[in-house]
Amino acid sequence: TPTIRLSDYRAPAWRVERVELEFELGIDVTEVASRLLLRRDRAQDEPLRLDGEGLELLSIALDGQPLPVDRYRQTEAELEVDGARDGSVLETRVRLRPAQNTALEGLYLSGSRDTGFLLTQCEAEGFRHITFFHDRPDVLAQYTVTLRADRSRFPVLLAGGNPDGAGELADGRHWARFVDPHPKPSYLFAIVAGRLERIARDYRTADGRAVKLVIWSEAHVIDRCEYAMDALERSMRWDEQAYGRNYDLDVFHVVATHDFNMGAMENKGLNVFNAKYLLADPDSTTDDEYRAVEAVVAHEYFHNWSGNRVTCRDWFQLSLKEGLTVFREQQFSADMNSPALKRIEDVALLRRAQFPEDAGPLAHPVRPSQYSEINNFYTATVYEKGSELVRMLAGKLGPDGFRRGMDLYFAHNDGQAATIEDFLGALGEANGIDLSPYLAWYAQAGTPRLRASGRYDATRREYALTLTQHTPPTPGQAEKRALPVPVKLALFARDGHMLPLHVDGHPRSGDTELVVVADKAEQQIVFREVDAEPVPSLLRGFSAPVILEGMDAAADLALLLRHDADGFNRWQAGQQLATCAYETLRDHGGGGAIDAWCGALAGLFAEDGIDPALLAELMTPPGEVELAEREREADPERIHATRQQLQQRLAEQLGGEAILSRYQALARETSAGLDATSQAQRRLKRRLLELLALLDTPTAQLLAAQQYEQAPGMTDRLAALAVLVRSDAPQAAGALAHFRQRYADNPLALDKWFSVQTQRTGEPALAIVQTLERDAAFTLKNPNRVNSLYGAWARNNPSGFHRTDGAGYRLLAERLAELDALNPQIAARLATVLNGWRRLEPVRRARAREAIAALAEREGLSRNLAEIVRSMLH
Ligand code: B3K
Ligand code: ZN
Repeated sequence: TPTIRLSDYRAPAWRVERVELEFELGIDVTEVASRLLLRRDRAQDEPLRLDGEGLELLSIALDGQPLPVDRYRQTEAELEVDGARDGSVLETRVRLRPAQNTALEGLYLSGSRDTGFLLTQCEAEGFRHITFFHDRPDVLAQYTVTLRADRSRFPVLLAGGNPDGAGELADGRHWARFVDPHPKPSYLFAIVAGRLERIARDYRTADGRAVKLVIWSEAHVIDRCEYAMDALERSMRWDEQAYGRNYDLDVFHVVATHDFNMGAMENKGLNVFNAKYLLADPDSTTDDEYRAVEAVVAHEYFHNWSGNRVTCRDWFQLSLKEGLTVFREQQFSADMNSPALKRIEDVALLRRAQFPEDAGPLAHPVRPSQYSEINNFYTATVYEKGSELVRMLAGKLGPDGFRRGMDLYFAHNDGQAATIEDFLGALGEANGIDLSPYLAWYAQAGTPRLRASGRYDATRREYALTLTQHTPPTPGQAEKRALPVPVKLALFARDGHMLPLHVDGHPRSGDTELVVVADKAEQQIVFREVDAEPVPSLLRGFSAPVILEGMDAAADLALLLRHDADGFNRWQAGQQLATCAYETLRDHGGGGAIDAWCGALAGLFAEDGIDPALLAELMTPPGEVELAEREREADPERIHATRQQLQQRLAEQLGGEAILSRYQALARETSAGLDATSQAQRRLKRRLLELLALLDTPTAQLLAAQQYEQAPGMTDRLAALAVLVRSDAPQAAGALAHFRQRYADNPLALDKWFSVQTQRTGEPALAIVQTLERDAAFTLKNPNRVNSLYGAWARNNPSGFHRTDGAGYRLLAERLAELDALNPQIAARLATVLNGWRRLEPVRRARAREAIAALAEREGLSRNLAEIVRSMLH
């Protein structure tokens, strides 16, 4: 399969200026007639070649004349046409088979033949499965789309853009037309057709446009769309206020589907959502999921400017829209909720998902330089690390400077396909700063390691901080250079207050917090007028996506954990301390770091006034995946056991009585509401129940069973069920049976029923997974179901998945092959759970390798899966 390279980019030789599409919709057969107005670049002499895959060509005409067979050639992926000129009109008619499309890319059926609906997914390269086109993001065209279908089977007909008429046809058929005034790339095209219910709201933009907001879903869940509608309105207002961005069509449609390859899709004027990120009600949605709905609704809406109005020149620039939009969503969510908790969650995600990616065989830069299948590059690196890069730039410019830069970026690139250089250029130009040194962050893979060490000189009253940086090699990139790493820092006195910082020549000298940019392999900062040895607090707010090493004296970290006023920094110190405690326990069975961690937390636990949600996070050590990252020969079972022991030590320190009485107080006080206080209380309640289960299992199980029965909503219900399952409680089977019955008709809740059971740790997990895959409700055809079983098991339960006998790897590899035949995108994404195989201990490593190698040798793997498994072996 060909490798696509950034360095090979060439502007298109042909463009499409206008496109008119007419769909004759049917579940089994749909016909698509297309009329393209073509433009040619006079400087290039290339024949007209259009992308098109799996299309049954019914007719073709150029400039009104049907084309004889010797004037065009159709291959597997292309259509080449002779005789086209600048201004030519190409007309084609093709046949599609939506009900047979299990890859969920292009036009497909969601749900059953009788009640389901048709929809499209085009990003990245799905449009070529619908019609012949220049299916690349730098070809922006104006779309007119007409849909025709049987009215009773397809009462609702939607496409992106503004409505432009609708009416009746003979034989119970009807039609609807949509015109999108904004030129767009083909990946933003979308249609939806079927039986759907709606909720609608009127919205007026800050610049005065009346917009109809409409959310569509299956009729019986339409009540569960209200929360998403609220979130949409909040997002629209926020983008007006924070970035001055107004919505630009008369309608904004959002559609929920249960059959979707990812979270959601920002199609112009017609967002499509995985129901998981749209439907919400207290009975079936957890607090975390509510926040995820809000975040994804915002993310897709924000794409209207960062992605749609300004799109990407080519797919290598993907982070231009994704990293930026993740960053905008993170800002929004921080404004809507607790900024500290949002930052904690995002950094935890980065460490759990992106750092391992960056340290393994699939490591790639935020702007990759090559790919074989672009869908494999919708990664934590492009999204999450990409957002961290934008955050560094925003931090460098400050809020006003960043806003100026963004205004200029939108103004310069509106209606165009842009590059990362255009972005950094506009941000820099608006502020008179050269940001090009930051381009290196986009090109270099791997997480930089920043090592810090300090030396206090009492006679000179100076504290010297030395920072060295080093990035380990990644596949294809042996040599690494030093990157500009903004290190936000503070110095604390032993009594816990922040010191004014005096640094020669620093513009903000005298403040208690400074940003120092470390851009050399080694450098030193000297703080003057320091009266006693200080405690440094580094990388505050997680000011750069690096791994901080050194500076881990337990007493210092404990001091920061107790005294830092900033919730995020406090958490960060706590995570570092917990890691030291974990390693002390692992290597020596006990030691000072453990006491320091437990002691500091016991102090906080006894205090009033700390946010319960923050407290819950502080009392959670880094996860097993993160801990495994620090080892060369990871044994997931041992990691799990040691981490459990560490938490047990914490529970002992807090004391069973104290945990119990705090739990009971929370159980009495907590309302069922979605307000921040109640959410925070539920979070702490859950953590306390988990800790109690490590100390006094029968009591915790009794409480969990009670909590399960009395739970006013899903957050408490699922938390209780998880404790019952993970502790193998006698009450677990009854609760699971009850849950199963109660949510038999709710696929999203049923997904939780599958995933919670995969969380039994150790040996029993495999047999549970094997039982679940034989369950009548299990199917490889639904991505959410697949992820709720195999994804939850392999990703979130390392001790249950990574068995010494390799049976976990073999089962997964077997299913990946089956899944690949149905849905290559989902198979490839699931395969990445094996990404870290090289850092397992030797026995598991050998077993994992065998399973991956056997998979790689199978005939007929998709380009998606082949690229992932082959890169993992290299
Ligand atoms: N842009 C889409 C992701 C498309 C993934 C294609 N494999 C969702 C988002 O990031 O908003
Ligand atoms: Zn996105």
